[in-house]
Amino acid sequence: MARTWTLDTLVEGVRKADRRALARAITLVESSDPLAYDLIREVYPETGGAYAIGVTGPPGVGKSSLLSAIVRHVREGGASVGVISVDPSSPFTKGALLGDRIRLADHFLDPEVFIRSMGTRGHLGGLAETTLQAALVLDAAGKELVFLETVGAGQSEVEVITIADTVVLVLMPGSGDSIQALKAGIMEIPDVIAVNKRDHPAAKTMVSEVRSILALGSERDWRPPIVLTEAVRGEGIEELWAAITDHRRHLEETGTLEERRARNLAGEVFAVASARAKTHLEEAVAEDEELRRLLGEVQRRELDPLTAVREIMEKVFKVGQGHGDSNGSDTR
Ligand SMILES: Nc1nc2c(ncn2[C@@H]2O[C@H](COP(=O)(O)OP(=O)(O)OP(=O)(O)O)[C@@H](O)[C@H]2O)c(=O)[nH]1
Ligand SMILES: [Mg+2]
Repeated sequence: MARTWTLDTLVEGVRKADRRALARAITLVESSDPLAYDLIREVYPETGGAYAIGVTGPPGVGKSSLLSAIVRHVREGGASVGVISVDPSSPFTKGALLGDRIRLADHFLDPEVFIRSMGTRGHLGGLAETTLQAALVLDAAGKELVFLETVGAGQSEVEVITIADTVVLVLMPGSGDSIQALKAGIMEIPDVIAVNKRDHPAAKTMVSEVRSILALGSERDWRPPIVLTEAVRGEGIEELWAAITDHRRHLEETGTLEERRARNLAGEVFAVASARAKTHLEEAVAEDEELRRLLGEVQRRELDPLTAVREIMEKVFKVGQGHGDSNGSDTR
């Protein structure tokens, strides 16, 4: 039977980690429903108790399989768990999406594990915003561990993963792309590296390649450990979990956990505000004939770009005269 949620019943349900309330709350978050906004505002002061672990990496390396094995492992220790799996909703990965569900399905009957898949498209406020809000819902529900799975491909996935306290990069042998991505700077992101599919003959080579790239990296107080795993058989999971726990302890002992969270939250606020500003700008220009005319003038080289920017900023955001007022008045 369909149930109508009010703010009160939703807040109460989320606090009790009621599955239907959690499912509803995340659906509301995904559709940018005002009720979701009220819910988060209400429960936000209670959040911060969950430890967030991001699992990222190229498609098909075994992120979901690893996650499933990790969840099994931490459940033995009794921790309550939330999982948000961000699936690319491209038609090419329909199989993977289904695969995720199956791989994580082992845990569907466990009341202490809440798993939710989200598509990457159709989030009004952007993927990073939706994921952050969904993670906050699970945090408010008292989940001790919140896992986020994303395919480490584009900028938006990188934004998603930056809300995690510990980021695990999953790679597999024989994938040159991953090595390129590592070199290209995604390197700054991982705290722990799992080389999965260690049953593959090239696994050892992959580890030494990764190690040599890490050696090039800047001197940091935490060097990402590299763990060999075989997710489907549960091999190396204890070691992987130990590496994640070590990183957590490192953050806590050096006081950098609070620092990292503060930085992440500030970054998140900026990212969301920028995304909104961009949407607002695009809408304003689309709806305003005069603003569209300015763009036309720039395209015909009748008006220079920065003058157009200035007029747009003044009209859309009521800001101007700031950085751009040096024209002519600078007499030096
Ligand atoms: N041989 C071998 N296969 C594995 C291992 N781990 C995962 N696989 C297989 O690799 C395929 C992809 O696994 P997933 O866990 O769905 O990978 P994923 O990274 O979550 O994939 P996407 O979410 O689609 O990016 C599946 O067929 C798994 O059975 C492993 O350790 N060894
Ligand atoms: Mg997956």
